[in-house]
Formats: sequence, structure tokens, C-alpha cells
Amino acid sequence: MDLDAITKHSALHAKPSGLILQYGTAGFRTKAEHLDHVMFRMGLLAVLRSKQTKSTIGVMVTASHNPEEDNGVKLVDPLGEMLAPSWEEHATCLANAEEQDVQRVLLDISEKAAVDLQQDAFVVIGRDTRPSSEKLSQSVIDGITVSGGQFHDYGLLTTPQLHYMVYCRNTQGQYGQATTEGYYQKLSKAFVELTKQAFCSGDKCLSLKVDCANGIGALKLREMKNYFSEGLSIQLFNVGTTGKLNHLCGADFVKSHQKPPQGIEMEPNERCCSFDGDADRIVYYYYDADGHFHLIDGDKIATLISSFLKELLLEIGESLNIGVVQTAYANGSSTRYLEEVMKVPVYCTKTGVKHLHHKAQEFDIGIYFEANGHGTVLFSKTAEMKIKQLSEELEDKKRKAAKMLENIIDLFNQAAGDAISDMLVIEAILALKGLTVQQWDALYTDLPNRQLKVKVADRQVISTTDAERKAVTPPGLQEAIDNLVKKYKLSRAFVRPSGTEDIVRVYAEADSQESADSLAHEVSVAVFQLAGGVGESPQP
Ligand code: G16
Repeated sequence: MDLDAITKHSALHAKPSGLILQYGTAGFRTKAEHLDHVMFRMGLLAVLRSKQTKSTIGVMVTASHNPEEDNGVKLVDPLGEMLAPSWEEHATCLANAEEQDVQRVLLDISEKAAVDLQQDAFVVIGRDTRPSSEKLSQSVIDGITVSGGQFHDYGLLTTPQLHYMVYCRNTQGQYGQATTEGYYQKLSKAFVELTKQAFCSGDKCLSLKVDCANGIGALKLREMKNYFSEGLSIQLFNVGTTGKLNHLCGADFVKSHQKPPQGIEMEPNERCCSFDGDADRIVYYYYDADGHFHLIDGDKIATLISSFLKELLLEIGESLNIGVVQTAYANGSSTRYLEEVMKVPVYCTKTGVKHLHHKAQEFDIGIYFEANGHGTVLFSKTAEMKIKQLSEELEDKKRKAAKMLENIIDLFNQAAGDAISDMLVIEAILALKGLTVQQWDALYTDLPNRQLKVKVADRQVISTTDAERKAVTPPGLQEAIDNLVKKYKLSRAFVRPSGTEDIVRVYAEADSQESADSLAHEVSVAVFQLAGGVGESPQP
């Protein structure tokens, strides 16, 4: 590495003085204009990580569900998974180093992580459709090239597509072809195979309206839809020609406001879904005949998938161990239904798919979903081999079930939660089980809930424990929450600092919507008072 050249180029991507950023829930995120130095430095870091792992590393430029003005960057590790925690620390150190310390920090990281600087490095890059993304990804490339790395720039990609590319490249194509074409073909083939066996195959009885959040999902779905049109017809809305990214639309808006996005035409009982800005989350919804809006979130997606996989395993007589992983945001009714009715073990981790993904790897079949619609299913190598073997050995109905499992393994993006892949899985399951969206929704009734955001001077004054269900600091906050929760029936509430936005998140659930709203509001006031709220106090 030519350290002098790095120092020279680094000065062209100068860090704004006093700016401190953390590698958060999903990388660095903040206003796009503050990120140039971070992008350059993440290019440098990706080269070191690539040398250390002797593998291709991914860099994705996106701020996913955040507003259009924000941007962000995250690194993708060799098997398509999120960056290892020890390297998150290196990332934070490097991003916050003062200009004169960049060389030293790079050498420190190389030493601590035993990086062989003579190794070759290869990095792949993707970006979302934000106006700032192209320029910022050029800064990543500058960091890669000045530190002697090779790269391939995929340009516009969904985040899960970039994870998929990294996984493919590091398994020498075993997981799939590392091209968008390869991605479209792998998923579409599995989907068409699966839905051939559905009651309504061939007549395009599956149709779905998709809100693309004015983001990359629109571009990629438009390219992909002809590949699977035999099994599913989709209509795209919020495709980015007029509206702003994630503004009044998209999965995060629909989930947190519990209302439909703007810009979509919905008929009663029609199945609709929303992606987020980089197409790694999905939620479903519909209006019933009385005009009531019904949201089907990540918890219900996990339940539908779990029950389908359990049925198939029963059919083939295989007792592979299944686990479902959720976070504190999971609706209490979903956890009860999974544990008590479906009899599957449920685990709770901290927010952030990196935590859920890690836990899900402990099972033969690990199903993980955040309530916000971010998730996927992981199959262990043993499970995959067993299913493949059974699909060759078994006969008739059992063989059919094993074949379905084989196709469903191919249909999931096992590198990361993926709105396109999850959508196709869900559509296939609904078709195969002959379920309407209402029947799916009726599996259990969500406890009414509310999520709010509170602005505080420094959100890090709040620290939590017990998978973020209890606040440790500031003093008195947890006691205040406990006392408020006692006032309501079937209630629960927690607070945590967001790792993607400069706010504190408040979650509350209770026996009625009025109670959930009121509890969430009272907890917000407690946060505002005890954790240094700024601006106007929360209004009911
Ligand atoms: C990211 C993470 C998710 C997380 C979400 C919100 O989603 O990938 O795991 O649930 O942020 O995180 P926080 O509550 O810490 O702000 P996305 O879709 O924005 O990448």
C-alpha cells in the first residue's frame, strides 16, 4: 500500500471537523453531504478486509429506509453477511480519525487484524437511486484504487442483490451467477417451478400490486418481471418518476403509520405490498370490504413461512430443527402463536438483521424476520443436503414435498433479507396453500401497537439490556416505563436509540389502540423529560 498516495487522496475527501459517526445498525448513515470522507475510507477498509479474508468484499451505498437526503454505506462480508463486529469497530475508528491519523489507523487495523498487505484485494460496489449515491460511490472507488485494490462496480442494485453477488463470487458460482441476470434466473426458475404445483397455475391467477417506495426496487422488478410472469403478474406503483424516495410510501412508512402508501390504487380485499428504498424489506396489506386497513408485517410473514416449512417437513418425515428469531418489536400475539399454536421455539435478539442472522445460523432451518419486514430463512448445509437426497429417494407426495423444499431453498436469498425474494416466496406459499390474504391475516390478531420517535440531544444517553427490552440509563427511565405499563392491560413498552436515524424509538402495545397510543405517548414524554429531549415536547 502506498501510504503517501493514500494521505494525498484522503485530503481530497476531508473529514468535516468535529464530526463523529458510528457504524450503526446497518453501517454509517447521516446526511449525504457529511459522508464523502466516510465513503473514501470505507473503500480503504474494504481493501484491508478483502486482503485479510482473501475474499471479495462488498460495499453498498444506501441509506435504505431513511429520507432521500440521507445516505449511508455498509460493508458486506465474504458469505454475503453483514460485516463482523470487530471490523465494525475498525470502521468506526477509521471513519472518525483526524486527517493526520489516517495512515496510523490503517496500519493499526492491519496489525490488529493480521492483514497480509501483499495479498490481492477485490471489492464489488452497488448503490441505490438516491441523487447523492453515484458521487459517493465514486469516493468509495477512489479509496479502493488508491490502496491498490481491484473492483467491479455493479452500479444500481438493490442491497440484497449486492449481498447475493458477494456470496456468489466467494462460492465460485455455487450459490448462483454473480450477475443481475443470474439473480433473476435463479429466483424466477425456483418460483415458476414451485407455483406450477399450485391450484391456480397457468392462468395467472396470482396478481399483486407493489409500492416500490420510489426506489431501486422499481427498476429491478421491472427488469425481472418477465422472468416470472408465467406465475405472477405484478403492477408497480411509486416507481420514482414523480415522488421522493420513501416519502409517504414504502415499507417503513406503511409499517410505522399503519396506513397505505400514497400513490397506490387499492380495491377492497386486493393484496398489496410495499418495499423500502433499497428493497430489503417488505410488508403486505389490504383494505377489507368495510374499508378497514389491515397490515401484514414481518411477524405474520415469518408465521406463514414457518407453518409452510413445518408442513413440508412433516410430509417428508424429517425432523430438522426449526427456530424463529424476532426482536423486541415483534407483536406479542405473533410470539404467542408461534410458541403455543405452532410449537416452534422463538428467540429474541437486538434490532438489526446482523443479530438475527447470526442467531438463525444455529438451526437447521433458521427463520428470521423483524416486524418491519426485514428477514429471510437460512438452511444449514446439512439440511440442504438431506432435502436434496430425499427429493431423489422419496416417491409421490413425499417427493413432491421434498422438491418444493428444494425450490424454496433456491428462492430465498440466504445472504440477506430481500423484498423481491420474500415477495416471491410469499406469493408461492399463498398459491400452494390456496390462501387468500384475509385467511393469512386471520392466523392471529395483532395486539394494537404504536411506534413513535423522540428527538433528544444525544441518543446515546439511553443504553439498554435484555435484547433492548429494558433501559439501563438514564437513571429512572425504566422505572418510569414500568409504572406507565402497569396502567394498561396486556401492555408492554420499551425504548432504544435508533442505529440509523438521530432519534430514540418508542414502542408500546396494549389491549386497545387507544391504550397503545396513550402508553406510547406517555413513554415518549418520559424519554423527553429524562433523556434530554429537544424541540417541542411530544404531543398526544
Ligand atoms: C436497518 C436494519 C434493520 C433495522 C432498521 C432500523 O434497516 O437493517 O435491521 O431494523 O435499520 O434500525 P434502527 O431502529 O436501529 O434505526 P434498513 O431497511 O434501513 O436497512
